Amino acid sequence: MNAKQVAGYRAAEFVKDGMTIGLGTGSTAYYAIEKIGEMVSGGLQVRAIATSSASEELAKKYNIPLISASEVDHLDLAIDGADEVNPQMELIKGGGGALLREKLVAMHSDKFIVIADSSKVVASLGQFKLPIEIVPFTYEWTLKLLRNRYDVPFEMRKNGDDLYVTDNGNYIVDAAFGVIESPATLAEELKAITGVVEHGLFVGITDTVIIGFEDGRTEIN
Ligand code: ABF
Repeated sequence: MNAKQVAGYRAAEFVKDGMTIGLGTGSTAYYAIEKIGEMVSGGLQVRAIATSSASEELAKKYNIPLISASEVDHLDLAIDGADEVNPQMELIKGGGGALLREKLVAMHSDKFIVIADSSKVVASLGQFKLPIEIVPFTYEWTLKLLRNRYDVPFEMRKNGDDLYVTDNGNYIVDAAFGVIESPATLAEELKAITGVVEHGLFVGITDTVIIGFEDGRTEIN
């Protein structure tokens, strides 16, 4: 078993009959969805909200019943991957481009479980480029505001020759902070910049982190 599969399958064990759950995005969340799909074909009753079109397609493939957010006022549990996780259970997410929906789903879940292999565990966040979702209208000006405020490299995410467009119709700027001394401070500052819709810093949201290893072990915090 690969480490992502170990983590994903272990997280699926937290899903109980009758729950409304959030399905994450990415190659680790894939395994959680796969396992939940198996559990559903074995009789488990759940309802789910997906954080991306890709995860929605996967849920459909596994016959996991999907609902819209207007049908519930909160989720019991959400399971999602991460690009980096530090010892304080703070995260960088959004490498896959789904950070806004991922954050909305995580924020409205009673329990948010992060799944990852050990390569995602870091002492400080920031080596992975921080994704920042910005509105397309006057995006060059938003980029200029960011560049004026932080002396680090910013790069508009591309999809071939075009700018990458999120599931919400926005653009993403990837910021190479290197080391983020205070994720909470940076998170607040970025949110205050006009044109920034959301960013990939998840601070104070995670309840449990499950790290998977290739020998089948997990570490749960
Ligand atoms: C999503 O998928 C993210 O927010 C993160 O960018 C990515 C992790 O991907 P993987 O599990 O494929 O490494 O959860």
